[in-house]
Amino acid sequence: MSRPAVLVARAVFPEVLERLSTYFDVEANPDDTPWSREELLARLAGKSGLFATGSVQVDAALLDACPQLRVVANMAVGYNNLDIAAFNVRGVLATNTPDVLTETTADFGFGLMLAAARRMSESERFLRAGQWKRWRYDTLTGSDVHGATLGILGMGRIGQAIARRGALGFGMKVIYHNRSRLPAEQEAPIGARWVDKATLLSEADHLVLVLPYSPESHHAIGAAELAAMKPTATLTNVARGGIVDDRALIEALRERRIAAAALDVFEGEPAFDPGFLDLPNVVLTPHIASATVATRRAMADLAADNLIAALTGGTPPTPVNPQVLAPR
Ligand code: 8YV
Repeated sequence: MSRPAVLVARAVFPEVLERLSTYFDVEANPDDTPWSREELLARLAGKSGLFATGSVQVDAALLDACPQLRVVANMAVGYNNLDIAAFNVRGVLATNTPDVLTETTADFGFGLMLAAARRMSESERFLRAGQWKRWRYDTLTGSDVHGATLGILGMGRIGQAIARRGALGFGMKVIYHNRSRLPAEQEAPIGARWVDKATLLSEADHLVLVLPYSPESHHAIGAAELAAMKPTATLTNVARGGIVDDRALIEALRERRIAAAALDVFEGEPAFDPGFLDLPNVVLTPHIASATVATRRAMADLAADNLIAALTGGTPPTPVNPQVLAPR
């Protein structure tokens, strides 16, 4: 019996490729230059599975052009790159990599928030530029994180992990806004309080965005929302770029309508608005919140587990749309 063919769209750990090769005929992106859509389409011909990352777009037209495709395993917890409605209609399985990156991403999100509040990147640039000549009472003074109010927009797994760090490690008061409230037994240990979005914006000293990207969350933070925040507040985004209106944020940072921001994600990344580069009060990182060796390996292993299970009659551990598995 011939083995299923799978396409691995971006570079991945050699050990993971080897493991996939024991089950499948694997075609892997040899040099990790992202494939154009045309090239991706051409290479997907005859493939039953696709190992993707968050930067590989799979929409209805692509699924129609590749009718033999049965599963797309996303090496990411977010799956806004996959048109899940189109997957459902065509009975194609999508999988993601939740849980394994939660704590690592929360570490980084919390660290970014600290970096913005305490002006860490700005301080290092100051020192490297030879500007440190003397002590002054107000040199690079930031705002406290301990004891401050932490606002979380999107209280899923990563949001809760950041809230735990704030409440239990830094004595922060936690408020959050989410479509649904957490059960009381999850709110209680961290003293988290659900509030409406307006209250979240006006009360948070440090606002962290951890919600999935969707048409509903597009530009959830724009000029009006930034205007509703405290002028001393910081904004941290470890979710997706499109959630923030970058132009509006640049204006707000320039005019000091909020104190600082920390961004790991950008609309249109890896491109980003060069206006950020002129601002001292923004910390910028290249979408690395999940980037520890152990976590990236766990993500790759989980994506491989999903692909293998889906194409060998097993039960994929983390399906996004398990309903398509039922009739098979
Ligand atoms: C990934 C992420 O590094 O998991 C996610 O949703 O944003 C990151 O952990 C990125 O999406 C590449 O797949």
